[in-house]
Amino acid sequence: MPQTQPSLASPPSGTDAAQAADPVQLWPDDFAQRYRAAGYWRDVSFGDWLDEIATRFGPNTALVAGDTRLTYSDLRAQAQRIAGGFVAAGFEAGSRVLVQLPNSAAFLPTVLGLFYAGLVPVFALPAHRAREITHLVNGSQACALIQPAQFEGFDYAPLARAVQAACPSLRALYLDGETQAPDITPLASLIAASPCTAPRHRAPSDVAFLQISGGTTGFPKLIPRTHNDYIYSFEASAAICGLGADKTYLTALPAAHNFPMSSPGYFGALSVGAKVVMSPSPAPDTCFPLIAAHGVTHTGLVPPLALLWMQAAGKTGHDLSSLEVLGVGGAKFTAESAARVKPVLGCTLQQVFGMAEGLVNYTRLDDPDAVIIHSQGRPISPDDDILILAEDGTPVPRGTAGLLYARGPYTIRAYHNAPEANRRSFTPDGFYCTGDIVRLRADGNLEVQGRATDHINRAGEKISAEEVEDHLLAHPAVFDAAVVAVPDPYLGERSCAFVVLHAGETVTPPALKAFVRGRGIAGFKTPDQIIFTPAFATTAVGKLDRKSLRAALKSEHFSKE
Ligand code: OOB
Repeated sequence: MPQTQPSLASPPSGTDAAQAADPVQLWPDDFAQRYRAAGYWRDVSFGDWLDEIATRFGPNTALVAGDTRLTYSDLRAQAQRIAGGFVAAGFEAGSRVLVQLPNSAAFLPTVLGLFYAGLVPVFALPAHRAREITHLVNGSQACALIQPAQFEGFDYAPLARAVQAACPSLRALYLDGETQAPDITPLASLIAASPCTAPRHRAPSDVAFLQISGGTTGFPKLIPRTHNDYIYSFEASAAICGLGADKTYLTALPAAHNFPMSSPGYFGALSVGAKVVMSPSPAPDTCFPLIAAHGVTHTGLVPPLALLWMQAAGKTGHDLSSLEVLGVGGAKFTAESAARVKPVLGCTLQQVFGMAEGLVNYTRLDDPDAVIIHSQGRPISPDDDILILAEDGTPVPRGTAGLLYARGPYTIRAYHNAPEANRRSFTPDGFYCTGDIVRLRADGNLEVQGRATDHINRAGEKISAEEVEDHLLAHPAVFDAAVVAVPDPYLGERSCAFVVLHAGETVTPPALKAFVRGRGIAGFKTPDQIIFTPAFATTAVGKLDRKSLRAALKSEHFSKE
């Protein structure tokens, strides 16, 4: 049997790992053979990869985070000790472990330790709360939860306990940092007396980790990424982004997100022997001193942060002259803003149009300014298949906008355990329907024009309208709700909830926002604005067509914005 069957198809035996998921085959054999023959898939697992980089770059600095500074050899040694701790704790290879760590000194050694122990991280953002974490743990059947003791004023111990009570698969909780929670194991206790000295075997075609999708319907879906496909995506990205052993990458965005992870991200940086600096916050007053102190050459930001950095750059006393490449992506960067990057920050802008499901497009560093400013670039791989289709499913003429479909050596062909979403999001011949409306320019670069699906892209954070509507509907005074994206000069988009109350009921917008926040969801999902309205128009058959309702509400209220 060729190694094209990921572990989801055949979960390893053992109590934790044997939680069967949908049998899916990520890549058919003929594609897998092609990707190997082309050299994209090197048949190396993350554990092997850690051995490779530690051997090649041993004494170089790999990681700077606060007071912590680790060489490549140190990083592997730490990961091996943590892996030894996981093995000693009895976790079987293939078991899922939810990681909700911020950009701390613990993040990389822990994640690499999990890989080394043959475990499968499930990545959550620090902003996620009980509902999202419960959903992710249950969806992945994770057996352990790793969180910070505190981050940004939030105490994670009560969250950990609430999740454990709702998730039968969870059998261990770990907190990183000082805690008054005697019932929860300190992450540091995993530093085992006997480290793993060789990676616990995982096939390179197995699922390496699960990441969350932006999601347009209800809760986020889990994205299975294999060792082969992911390592290819960040190694190829490192070359496209001009990384090398003499460069320094700043992780400014949350490390669990695909963009700072692999586009080119800290993994891309480590793959070529560069130095990775972790910033606990993307704010200029945290990042600028780090850029000056460590000679940062590369980083990645979402558009609102790029704007903030440009605003702050004029007033800073910190030397930013080491910056060579600023990647901007996650949401549309306007041409006006893009044109200011080089004059204001003195570095090359690289537009990045990517998705956690796979496909990533970059403008190239030597592209003419007109391409860098006005387009979102072209795919990483010569074998990225791109289709741009009209609503009727036929290809649009070149240069015309249409819906983008993608297939290739690092684009998934199915979500984890989500047959219905898979039917909606993937074609029978393996294309992922991105939901993005794009145009292919004559020069081969893509321009993102908008999107066909209902989510709010708030500063790069994707919010499902449906998910927020469900939380609003849980309030006893609310009869109906529709959430729409509204253009915002700073965030790109903000969320606005139109709410119909039950007859005779009253509730104020702040009280309704507090109610939604109190439902245990990430703060960025709370509607930015709430507008009460007497009723929603229904369609001819008397049914509420949410999609057209959202469009109508939006054009009625915000057409001039
Ligand atoms: C990145 O990943 P996700 O999974 O959070 O979001 C993907 C979606 C895309 O489908 C598109 O709607 C939007 O985010 N997007 C952009 C964009 N980059 C992403 N829309 C317009 N212009 C861009 N440059 O956001 C992500 C993953 C890897 C690298 C960069 C971003």
